[in-house]
Amino acid sequence: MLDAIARKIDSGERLSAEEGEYLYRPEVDLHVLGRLADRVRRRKNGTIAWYNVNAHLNPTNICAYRCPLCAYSRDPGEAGAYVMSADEILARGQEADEAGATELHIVGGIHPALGYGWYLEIIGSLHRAFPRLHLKAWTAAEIAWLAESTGRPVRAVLEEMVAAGLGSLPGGGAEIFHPAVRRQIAPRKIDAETWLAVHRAAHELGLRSNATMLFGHLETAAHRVDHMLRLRALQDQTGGFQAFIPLAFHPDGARLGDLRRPGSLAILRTVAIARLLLDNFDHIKAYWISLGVGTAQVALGYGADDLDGTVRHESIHHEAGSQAPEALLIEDLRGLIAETGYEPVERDTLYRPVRRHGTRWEATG
Ligand code: V47
Ligand code: SF4
Repeated sequence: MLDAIARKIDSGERLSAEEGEYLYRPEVDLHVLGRLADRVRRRKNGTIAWYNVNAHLNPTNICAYRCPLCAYSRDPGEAGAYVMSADEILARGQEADEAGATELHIVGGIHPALGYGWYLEIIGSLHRAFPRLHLKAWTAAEIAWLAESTGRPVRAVLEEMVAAGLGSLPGGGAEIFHPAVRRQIAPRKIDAETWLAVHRAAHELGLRSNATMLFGHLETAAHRVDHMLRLRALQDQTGGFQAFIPLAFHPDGARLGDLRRPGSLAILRTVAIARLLLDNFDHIKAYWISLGVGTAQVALGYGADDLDGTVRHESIHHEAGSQAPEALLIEDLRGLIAETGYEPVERDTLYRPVRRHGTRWEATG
């Protein structure tokens, strides 16, 4: 079957769910799979591997959902619960802007009491103060919550956010779409259909977005393939997704039982299969905070073309036991990429190449 799959890949034919599941079988040689994925990766991105200069902002960890997969969230009043003040939020924006970041990635908990105005003002205040920073903000879960709690359509919430300065949507909250898994790892979170509807609405407004998949917990290969194919189907209709981002589950502090985090080989297999199944996605991102720096670097030869960013102030994976450093320097990212033989190219959030002189930058193309 692998030979037939290789022929399909070479002629640009789409793989089926059955073929995707077959590629997860242990007898399929990971490195052969990796070489196939690398061929597709080179077709789409040539010899370039992308990175960006960004920072994270998690304005509150108080969350009404308390998903069993999550080690980051807290109940109101619980030890460690926080809500950032408007000044702290602006200070984070200023720090990112002064460091030459092109993007601020903003996600947090579903706060039961703060309300729509608070979420909208975070975008508005940051955009007014730092208009060059691209605000990649709010997962579909947050957008759907804001729509539901205010009785507004999702589209109206997105339009108001865009008017305030929203630049694109990150890919979080997708987890595993299949309800048999979703009800165990994130029972209160929006279902697959709602997640996809929010991204569809965003794409219809001309916003770009990403898509994640959290793997390495209770799901099977069939669930992963089902997840990717649901994304592929929406991408066929809208073309609005930029990158697919496989996220390796970190069990420390999460309430999902005694699970082990996926090892490097399992991670590389998922990266490669994603590259082969998601023929209509331009980019596969190896998010080093989640995959580990070493595995993310190797993933560039197994189908991934993007390492994500310098990532300052990330909390979600670090709270769940990620041993990855707090941030990487531009030289670290460039060095990691150069060692693989690919050419490091800085991008902005929309994958335009960036010309940089220290902290001054401009997007080209
Ligand atoms: O949706 C939560 C995941 C996601 C854990 O769009 C966990 O460019 C592992 O979506 N172990 C948020 N993962 C992060 C995210 C993201 C990251 C980088 C880039 C982009 C992008 C998006 O983190 C959540 C959830 O799936 N997560 N808890 C955990 N214990
Ligand atoms: Fe809340 Fe997101 Fe954590 Fe779920 S994963 S508890 S929605 S912060």
